[in-house]
Amino acid sequence: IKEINEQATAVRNTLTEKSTIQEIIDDLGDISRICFVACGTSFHASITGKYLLESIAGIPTDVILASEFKYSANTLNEDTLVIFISQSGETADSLKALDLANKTSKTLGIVNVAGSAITRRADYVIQTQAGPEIGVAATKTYVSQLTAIYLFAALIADDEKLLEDVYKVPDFIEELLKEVDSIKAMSKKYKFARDFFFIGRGYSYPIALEGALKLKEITYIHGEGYAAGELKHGPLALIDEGIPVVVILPPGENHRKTMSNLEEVKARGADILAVGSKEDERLKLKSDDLFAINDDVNEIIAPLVYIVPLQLLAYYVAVEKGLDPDKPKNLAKCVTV
Ligand code: F1P
Repeated sequence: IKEINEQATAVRNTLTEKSTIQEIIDDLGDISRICFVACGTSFHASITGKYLLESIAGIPTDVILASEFKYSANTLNEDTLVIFISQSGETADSLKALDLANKTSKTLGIVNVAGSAITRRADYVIQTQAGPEIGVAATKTYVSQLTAIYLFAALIADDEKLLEDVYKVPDFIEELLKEVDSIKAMSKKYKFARDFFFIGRGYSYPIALEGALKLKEITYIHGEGYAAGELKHGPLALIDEGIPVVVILPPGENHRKTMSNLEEVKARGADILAVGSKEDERLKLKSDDLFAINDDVNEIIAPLVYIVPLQLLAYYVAVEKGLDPDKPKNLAKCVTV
């Protein structure tokens, strides 16, 4: 919980890396393709990076799991930038992939632990400034990775408006952290659930994936993150009376469609836990439980803010179940084999 509460500071401190990131961009020159490579939570930060770089900077971007990377290594060349996202900088699969990528391409590590293997082996390094993270499940390092990725994308695309919005993120996080009581109440209600679904579109899709992973990691409840538009391609069959569905609904162009997905699952009897804007009157009526966030958090910067209530939900459900959220079973802080 301490690390969840330190996230505004972690973002603020990582924003100080802006000039280093600008120097890296200037040095890189022309890049025709970007590949993100990562594992776990860092993989979810990478998906957000792909959406940003493709939609804002127009650079074709792939996201590859480090453990599956060898199949893609043949397609890399000297105009590809391969970005390794890792909290520890020591994850074995990421290191293997980095050695392969170094043979053909420029490599950049976005890493929290100074002096770690990725920082020593990559051509360029952005150091996230989350401070030491002891909890096994990544929280403040995740928002810090996202901060570095947003700075990189906004600077490469020269997008002043996005930069301005990202600088407001710490205040938005501080504001929402004052309102955790509603999440504590939700955790009491849902601690006996066996399955959860998390749905979101566009930038909210990786939020759904990461929300589900946090729940799995520390509560051992099965959580499935889905792109809301994929529901009709299968998982709708699993939505039944009383199944909790977390709907991520920030204001923006995807709002209308996600709202109709919400209605679809509600019609099947699902319990709707929504995360949306404080000014979304319709959502207040449609959801069973709502965590409301400042209306100025649009869907593009939502990944940096909307993830926080989902981390808190996982945390409080774990506590309600009598589990230790800092030491989940079968999960190491750093996977070195
Ligand atoms: C990747 C990761 C973490 C997760 C756990 C196991 O680590 O999957 O996201 O929380 O600790 O490893 P890293 O490469 O980001 O250090």
